[in-house]
Amino acid sequence: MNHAELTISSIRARAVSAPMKRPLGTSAARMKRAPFVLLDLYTNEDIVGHAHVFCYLDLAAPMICDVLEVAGSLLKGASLKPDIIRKICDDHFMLLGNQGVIGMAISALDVACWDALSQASGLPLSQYLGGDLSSIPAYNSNGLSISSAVADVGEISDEAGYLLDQGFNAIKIRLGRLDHDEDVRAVRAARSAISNQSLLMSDYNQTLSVPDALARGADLEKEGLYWIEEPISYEDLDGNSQLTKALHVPIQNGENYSNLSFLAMAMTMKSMDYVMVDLMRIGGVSGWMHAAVLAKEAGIPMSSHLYPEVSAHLLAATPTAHWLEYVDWGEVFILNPIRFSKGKAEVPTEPGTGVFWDEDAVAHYSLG
Ligand code: SMN
Ligand code: MG
Repeated sequence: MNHAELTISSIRARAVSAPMKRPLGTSAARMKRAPFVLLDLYTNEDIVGHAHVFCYLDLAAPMICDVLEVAGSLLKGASLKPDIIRKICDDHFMLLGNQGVIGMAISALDVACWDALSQASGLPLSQYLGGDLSSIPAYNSNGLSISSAVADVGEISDEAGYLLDQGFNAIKIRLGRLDHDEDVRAVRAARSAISNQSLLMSDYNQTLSVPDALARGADLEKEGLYWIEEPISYEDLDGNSQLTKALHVPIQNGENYSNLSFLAMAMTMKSMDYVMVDLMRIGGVSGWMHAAVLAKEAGIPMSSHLYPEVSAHLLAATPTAHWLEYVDWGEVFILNPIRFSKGKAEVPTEPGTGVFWDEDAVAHYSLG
């Protein structure tokens, strides 16, 4: 691909944290705030690339900012090209390793780089990557948390209806209570509140053992779940292969894959029916596009994890594009949040990713 000639002048990384409209309770943790790092990548040509990184814990945000500051000083004066950024960062962080917060920082630089390059070309990122879809099926992932060990059936039904009423035909429920029967009650409550045409995804966040997942998964088969996400540790490829083979309900995995060889291995071992890729774990836009080729070769439908604003562009250029996960956590700081119509995300049409910061909100929610 022939990129515009741009030169990196500096970077700015800021940590913010704002309350979530609906706190997220998973089998692993309950989150009330969404910490993000916001990256600006400046060029001598006055084009500024942007990227936002969801940090899971407040403590990770200053760490990622520190990594970005170091990378920024190394990148000053370098040509703005994804391969060049990757090489400079990989060389510098080689001995420490390039996963975890280091990998998230490198991914953010890659996203900001592609944003700047597509802005310079005058094309939305989706088209710059050769994508031709204008909308992507989306599910509303902003709720149906685990809020207590006992499922509150009324609350779950109301919430399921509310989430669909925001303009969606699909929603996701978090599972993994100690008592499986409480999970079943929760699933039935959600299912009963939505039409037969609506889809209900589910997510265990890796909490089960293989035998437990086999038993719970088999029991849930009659409850009309569209997929079961991360039932067991994502690292247990053997276990995930067993589950994928044994259960009729599709297994969704991938949000924790942070390198392409692991993703390729998981696909070779048939450790999932569906794959979902996290932009900031898989290596930014560059990593995503490699993952999309692997998914195409394996014939596996590929969905996104978080970052709907950027992922919509990438799914538009993904041959086996499946579902976009919609979370609203970044909208506090993003000027033009992504729009939805009839259950689909509209792929933004302005040049680049279309992600720009609301500076008043950034100042207000600064993590200091
Ligand atoms: C999730 C996302 C972000 C934080 C915690 C849990 C979840 C998902 O696994 O897929 O939405
Ligand atoms: Mg998940």
